[in-house]
Amino acid sequence: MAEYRLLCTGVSGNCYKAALMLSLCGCDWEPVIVDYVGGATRQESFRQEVNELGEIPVLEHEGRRLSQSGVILTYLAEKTCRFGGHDADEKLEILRWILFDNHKFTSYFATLRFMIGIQKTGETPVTEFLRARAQTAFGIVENHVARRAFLVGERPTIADISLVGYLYYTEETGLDRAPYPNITDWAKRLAALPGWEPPYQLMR
Ligand SMILES: N[C@@H](CCC(=O)N[C@@H](CS)C(=O)NCC(=O)O)C(=O)O
Repeated sequence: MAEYRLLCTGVSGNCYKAALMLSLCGCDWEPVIVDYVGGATRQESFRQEVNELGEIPVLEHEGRRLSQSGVILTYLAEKTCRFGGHDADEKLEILRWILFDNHKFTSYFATLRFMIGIQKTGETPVTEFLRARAQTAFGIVENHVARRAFLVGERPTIADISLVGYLYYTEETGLDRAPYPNITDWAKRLAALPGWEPPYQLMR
């Protein structure tokens, strides 16, 4: 059995954040695919036995079971001494971006993409609301990476790995990315790192 087991699904960028980190760090890990689209995370048994939050990713390591991609990324950065903050200020700055990601960058964009690209709902007032919120968050990141190669400091960190989680999917997302060329260039810089692989390659 691999050292790290990641309960995940290929379609989830939140899971991809953890999978990408494991791959970039060269960890001994294996994906354990959960039927998220089929409703496995909503089963009472999943909540009781795996994660009371009813979510993946879940990382199993040395008897621990961790959820929330930000927690998993922080844990892996500490375990591997890779992609973490070098001092207290950097660690806080990384945490700031991960919280922003979970609240505003990933959340609206991922939900929009889920409705448009996976559920195929078509346009609704909800998708319009989500798109407007996603555009605001993308605009903030676009400005930030116009001035620097990575989100925090001069090197890639788990902040980048968190925010980039949904940007390599090729299905329809409902958001025109053309107005965000700096985000595209930043995502390419991360994709050039040794160990980078696209989501469905890492989680299958
Ligand atoms: N903030 C969480 C979000 C996790 C999350 O939303 N996971 C989705 C898959 S992308 C999930 O498992 N949803 C379960 C459900 O809606 O039933 C993280 O970053 O890990």
